[in-house]
Amino acid sequence: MRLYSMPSSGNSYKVRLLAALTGQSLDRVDCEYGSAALQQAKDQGALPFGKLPALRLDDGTTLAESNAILCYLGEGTAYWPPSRTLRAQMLGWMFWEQYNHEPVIAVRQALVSYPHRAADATPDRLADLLDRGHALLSVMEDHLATQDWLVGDAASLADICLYAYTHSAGARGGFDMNRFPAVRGWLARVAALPGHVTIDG
Ligand SMILES: N[C@@H](CCC(=O)N[C@@H](CS)C(=O)NCC(=O)O)C(=O)O
Repeated sequence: MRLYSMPSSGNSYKVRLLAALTGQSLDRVDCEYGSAALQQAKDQGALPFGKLPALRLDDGTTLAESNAILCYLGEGTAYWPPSRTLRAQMLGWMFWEQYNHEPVIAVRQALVSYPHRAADATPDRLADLLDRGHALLSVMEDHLATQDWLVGDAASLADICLYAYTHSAGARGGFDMNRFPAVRGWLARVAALPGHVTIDG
């Protein structure tokens, strides 16, 4: 399988992380923002929605959307919950990540760390994203105060998915992680999973 991946992006990192945790090897094509490789991948039609990550399967099918790719790679592994109810809860967190968490937590990180986004990083926007991000992290904090993992009693795709942008929310996004001890404990548990790799790994 060939993964078209943006090295600095959490959406691509979550796929690389799951592949590492589950021992699945991927032929990786790195397409950083603004690179010739990204333009080439777009020109070749390798990215179904024009975005990264995309996973090309051995039969030529290409999958788009990070969380859909997680489901493809994760089904049948230890990260795929054993019951229908747990799987629905896992998907609930993964939809929440894309609709609520990523547009705030990831966007603030992008605004403060990518030079090409600097013009959009106005003080008002950064302040608004900070407040909204802290509210979203509080949702995770309340949930993780009573359980080790987002769903059931084991790590699932939901944890891999939400780890991707939460682990860098403090250092890269400027969110105050001291306010979220249960989230920090959960981040440490994900980082301790056998086979874990960092975003640079
Ligand atoms: N919802 C999509 C988001 C994909 C996305 O926005 N990818 C960005 C990087 S995080 C990208 O491809 N940017 C390059 C571009 O737009 O040219 C997913 O989860 O896969």
